[in-house]
Amino acid sequence: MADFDLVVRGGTVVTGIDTMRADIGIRAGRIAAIADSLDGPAVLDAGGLLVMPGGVDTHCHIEQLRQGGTTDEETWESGSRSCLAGGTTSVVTFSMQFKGGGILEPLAEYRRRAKQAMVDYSFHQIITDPTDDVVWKEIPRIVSEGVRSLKVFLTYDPLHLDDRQFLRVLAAARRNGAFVTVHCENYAAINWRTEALLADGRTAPKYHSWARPRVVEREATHRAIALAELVDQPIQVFHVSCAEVAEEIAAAQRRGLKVWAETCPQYFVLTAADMDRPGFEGAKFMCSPAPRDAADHAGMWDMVRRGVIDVVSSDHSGWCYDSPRGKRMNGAEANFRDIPNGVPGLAARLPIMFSEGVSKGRIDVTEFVRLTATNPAKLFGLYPRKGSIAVGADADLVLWDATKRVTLTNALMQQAIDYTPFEGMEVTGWPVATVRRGEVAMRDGRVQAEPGSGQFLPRGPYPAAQPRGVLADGFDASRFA
Ligand code: DUC
Ligand code: ZN
Ligand code: ZN
Repeated sequence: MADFDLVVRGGTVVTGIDTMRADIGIRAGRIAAIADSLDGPAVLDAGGLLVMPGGVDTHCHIEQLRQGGTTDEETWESGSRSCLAGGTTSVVTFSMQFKGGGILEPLAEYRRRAKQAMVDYSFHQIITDPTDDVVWKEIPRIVSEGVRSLKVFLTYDPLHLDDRQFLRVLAAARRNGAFVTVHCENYAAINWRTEALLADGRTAPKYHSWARPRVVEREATHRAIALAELVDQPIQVFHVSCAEVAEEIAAAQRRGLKVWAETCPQYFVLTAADMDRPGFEGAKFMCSPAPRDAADHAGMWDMVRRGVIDVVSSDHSGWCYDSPRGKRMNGAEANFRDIPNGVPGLAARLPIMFSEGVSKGRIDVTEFVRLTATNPAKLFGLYPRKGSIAVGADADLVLWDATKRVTLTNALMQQAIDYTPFEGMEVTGWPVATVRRGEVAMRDGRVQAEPGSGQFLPRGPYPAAQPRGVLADGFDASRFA
């Protein structure tokens, strides 16, 4: 009986909680049945494979607008291809506010560009200039349109906010039921050390990490948590790089605060020594916070196992190595301050986390699903439509060969960025097919989705974004300022 448009048959289904042998029946892009045996006119054979929720990458920079009218080199088309190649079916990317301007115009332009997507998508709105208009008029408007998370930077020129501005954004988020994500590093401390390093002639890429040691991340994380507690606003600390920073978050969580931690594959496999490769090569590994060292990798796994860190996204922020728009935008002799930060990772995220986590016995496969799909979907209001395998959910799946050994190359990443910092890394576990809303969008590495087939994911109110209702003296300052 042609009850289903597609049956995924014979696999081991993995959710964030359970592992079971089951077939999945898909109708009209959604999961219609999960049972021990299903039939249909079209069958995708998952024999010997894991069937997991499609990856949800809630921190990646794709075709982001830059000051001056240019954009990231990773386009919606190339970025979606890379996502699907790596088993990711939904992303949350960033709409940028340029100082002196509002947020409505860049968001409209960004939404126009995203119409080329082949994965489903939503946006975080970056706030760099929290004017009265932005916090009282424009943020309510974008939240009502389903853009329900804000991003702030506590460092980077010209993006960073001071504490007073950060409080304004936290307050606006609280008033509107929006979530806040934070890049935590101390702006003044980094600038002070950078100037000293450059004055001492230490200009090579490796000094990027000397300019921003762990303590600058720890201090800003502590401060961000304290200010969020004052406003009673839930936050996620982005890209935590080491256990000493995660301990700040663990302490907040023990006190019951709604503070979550995200990290990225680079903080489990790259080190500061990678930035010390010959010539300009170290620029390939420059991201912020900076990669730490091997002992930190072990500390990060402890934080994952303790549940302190519960989301792994890519922070894909690709800058081509050999392009005047990329890492060399200020020349091949540029000092570390003038080399753009960020590493690509859309397609590498799931294979690295599966291999380092599940294949090496550090976490079980349900934990892998929680870290890469279920928890990000819950934290950003996409659950239960995304991030799970359940009747009624979107049929976003990745069919996974847990035993396949692959050497990572940039060609396998299928991205516009011309290098991967993970080149040559051996992984065990690989995506063999990606299903996006019931459509087989990638099979054996061949992406077969159409540009424009991705859908915008509007996000309504959801539990993680709700304040706790705990305010100093019971006074809600966010109603007034
Ligand atoms: N750090 C960020 O905060 N964003 C993009 C890239 C990076 O390294
Ligand atoms: Zn950041
Ligand atoms: Zn980022």
